[in-house]
Parts: sequence; structure tokens; C-alpha cells
Amino acid sequence: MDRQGDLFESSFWQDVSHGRIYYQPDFLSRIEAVHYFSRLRATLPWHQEHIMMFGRSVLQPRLQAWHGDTAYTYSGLTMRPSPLTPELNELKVRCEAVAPTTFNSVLANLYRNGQDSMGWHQDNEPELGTNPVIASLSLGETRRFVLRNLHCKTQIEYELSPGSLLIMAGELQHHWKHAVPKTAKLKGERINLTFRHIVT
Ligand SMILES: O=C(O)CCC(=O)C(=O)O
Ligand SMILES: [Mn+2]
Repeated sequence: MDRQGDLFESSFWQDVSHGRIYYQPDFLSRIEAVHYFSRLRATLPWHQEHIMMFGRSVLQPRLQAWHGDTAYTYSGLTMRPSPLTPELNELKVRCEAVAPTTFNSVLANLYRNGQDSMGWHQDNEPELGTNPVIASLSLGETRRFVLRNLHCKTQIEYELSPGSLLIMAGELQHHWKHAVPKTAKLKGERINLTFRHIVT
């Protein structure tokens, strides 16, 4: 069996309508999750960006950092890359051990409290290729992550706790949107890393 076949055999993979999802709540130990949260919080060049929404420039409700070899453009925003830090590189290698691909970039998101969020979107920029594999690693506060099927409106929800890994694969980005909604609950900081492969 090829590497891809082997990897999809793992019991953490689930087939959904037009896509595949890998979900492992304890991908990192609690100690590792605390360690990586504090290192990434202290060392990544976090910044808040403006993006174009309905023709207007608005501040994104979260901080971000973009690491890898190439610039990345979405919603009218081009992010210049910083090199992968030692911690990002360690986590990239860990994710590659279970993902059916390799990664060359990571978008890091910092949600400062429950009012920070990520709106409904698909990770379907052309430079991600036809069927992108996106590995999403969560650290810090637990937040709700929701996927919604574009055709039947079925929703799948996860409470993404620290150290959990969720991978979206197959045709999923063509048929589902995903979001991290705002919440009125008191929430501390959460870091999410989305490892991607940018086709150059
Ligand atoms: O924070 C998350 O869990 C999701 C982040 C995400 O969807 C993205 O960076 O594209
Ligand atoms: Mn996304």
C-alpha cells in the first residue's frame, strides 16, 4: 500500500460527504501543549491585519503570523512570510507523520478572547492546489470549530481543546465552509496553527 493509503487507514480518519476529516484530541500531551503555547505566544511576530470585506477595509478579529517560503494572499491581504521557528518546524514534522502530505507553510492565528473569531470560509485559494490538506493544531483555550456543508447544510462541530489535531482533506474545501464563532463565554487566549502546502 502507498503512503497515502496507509495514512488514511488510521482510525482517526472519518469519511464525510465529499471529504475526509482526521481528528485526534490528544495529539500532543498536556505538557507539550502548554510548552508550545508559551513558546509560540512569546516568539511569533503576531500582528493584526486589515482585510477587505464588502469593499471596506476592516481589522481582522484576531492576530496572525505567516511562516513559510512564500507570500500568501487572501481577502485582498498579502502576507509576507517569516521563516519557520524551531517550534513550528518541530510541530510541522509531527503533523507530517500523520498527514497524507508534506507542508511548507503555516498560518498561525491568535484568538485573544471570546470576541476574536474566524468567519465562514473555505481554504480554497488556487495556490493551495486542487484538494488541499490542511492540518489544524490547537493550543491554549478550547474553542468551538464548525463545518457546514454547502449543499445539505449539515453541520459538524468540534470543541478543539489544547493539543488536538484536526486535518481536512479530500474534496472537503470544495463542499464545506468552516468557522470559529465568537462566544459570550469568558475565554482566554487560543493559538491555532494551520499547516498548508503552497504550490509554487
Ligand atoms: O482556528 C481555527 O481552528 C481555524 C483556522 C482556520 O480556519 C484558518 O486559519 O484558515
Ligand atoms: Mn480555514
